[in-house]
Amino acid sequence: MNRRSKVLFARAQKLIPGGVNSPVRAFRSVGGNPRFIRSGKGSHVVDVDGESYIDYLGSWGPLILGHSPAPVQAALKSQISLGTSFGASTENEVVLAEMITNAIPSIERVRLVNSGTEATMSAIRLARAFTNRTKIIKFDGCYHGHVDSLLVKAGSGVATLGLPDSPGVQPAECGATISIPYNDAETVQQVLELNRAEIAAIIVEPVAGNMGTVLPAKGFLQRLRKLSREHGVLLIFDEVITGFRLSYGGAQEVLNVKPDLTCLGKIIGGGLPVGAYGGHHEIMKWVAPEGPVYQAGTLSGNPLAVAAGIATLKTLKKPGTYAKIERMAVELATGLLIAAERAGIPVQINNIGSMFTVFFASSPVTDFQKAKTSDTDRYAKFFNAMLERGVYFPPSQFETCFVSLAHTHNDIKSTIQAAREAFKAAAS
Ligand code: HOZ
Repeated sequence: MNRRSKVLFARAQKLIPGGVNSPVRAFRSVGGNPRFIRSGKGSHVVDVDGESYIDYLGSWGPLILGHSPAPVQAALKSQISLGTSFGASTENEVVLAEMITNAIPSIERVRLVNSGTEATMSAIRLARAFTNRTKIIKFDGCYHGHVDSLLVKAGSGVATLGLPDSPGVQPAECGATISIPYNDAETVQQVLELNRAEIAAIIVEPVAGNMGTVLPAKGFLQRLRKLSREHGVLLIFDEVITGFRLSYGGAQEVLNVKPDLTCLGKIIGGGLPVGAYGGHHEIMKWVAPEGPVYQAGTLSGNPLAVAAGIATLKTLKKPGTYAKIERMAVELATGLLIAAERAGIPVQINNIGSMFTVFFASSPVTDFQKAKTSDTDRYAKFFNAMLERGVYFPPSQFETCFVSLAHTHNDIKSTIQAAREAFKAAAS
């Protein structure tokens, strides 16, 4: 089993740190050999050994239309015939900027970059320049890419590997970052009062996706909005995962809170490397060349990524798209909950829109501390039992499952059937 994946992983480990180009891919917390993927179509991926899986990883979020959707394929083919990079402006960059600013009214101006990490890094730099302050507030278990100043109590791979804050980050960088429990607005208020006129920005995932899916408590984001205004602090929403995922206008539309700056990525590149940050014109005009805050990129606004992004957003804008994906996600989350109950396994399923996480925990998961009470050994057993049955969940308890437009009722039924057996396997 997995013969070719095993051979490739052994080769990769001799050449690439840990055998992977991003730590979360290494299956470190679930054990076993990572599958090397050859292809993806619709809701399925196929590995190099020919095994097919119903995929809920969705490339960690971008593939809301599923794998290799026809409109994206067509857009890419047509762009490839025209050229892949010019290092100069293109018409499609303007089109994508128009689509983003029309979809998300808090973004009046937007700058395209190459990844979510670049987006958050640039937004922090901009916030510091704009406010002439240094300190940043973030939240435990939120992950904003591998930006030095944000690698403090971070989620995603950092949580999965149980790493302390990363060596190599200057103490001055993380010393300027204050991390607070998610959903704890009281502490935010105290920290703002103790650090008057020193905090440049509060950065938050409006729905956390990198400690598993964790929803904002009622009023939490509204309090952040109010407090940040009162203290002259910029509120940054990291919508790299939730942007165009929870609705066409992102989490900020669903939850009705407008940040000063928004970071995007994943979906707006339709599966190609992309990121973006944007916000109010008065802030964005500080970005070079209009203003003094320098930020640049040879491949920024890359024609292929932009073409894939436009094709993805056009498809998402069609009526009924989000309702359809959400119905599937609810059906799946409900089926999984019943299956776990029948197997006698305590789980908490956090679900919003097409995002969900099955936490192997016995009380509601509302922050990173609670997420960490999950039985990660049990998650590992469940994950591997699902994989053996042809279902690909994220290889970590502290990540989010994504339902796509390509998932069918049959996929959902098969997933629930696999989960019935996998929960039993995890119970032993
Ligand atoms: N935000 C993604 C995980 N939650 C990033 C994937 C990666 O680190 O490779």
